[in-house]
Amino acid sequence: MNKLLASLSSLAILSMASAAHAEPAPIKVLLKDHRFSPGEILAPANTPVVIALTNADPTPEEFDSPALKVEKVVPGGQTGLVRIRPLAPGRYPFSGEYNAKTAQGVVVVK
Ligand SMILES: [Cu+2]
Repeated sequence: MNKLLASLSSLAILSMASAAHAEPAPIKVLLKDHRFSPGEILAPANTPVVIALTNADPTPEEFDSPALKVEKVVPGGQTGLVRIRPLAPGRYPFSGEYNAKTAQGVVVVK
């Protein structure tokens, strides 16, 4: 194998590896007694993020955030994936729309 071929094939391996990692590992968040834990979620800037929200309450909840431009209903006792687009650094509040008095959180992007 010549030098060019060798570098081309390592490039191919690299791009396959990054494709395999296109879906980021989910950040686990628990909803219990209509409160999110952690209530503050750290996320890297300019990177798609997936939150795996486990709703440990018996009632459905909607993860809702105009700032994050997402809405996702998770039935009681189930886990739902909330996909978040790449974001600039900042604080992005979210709430559980059905129990907004207690179900409050923020995604902190750094
Ligand atoms: Cu909503």
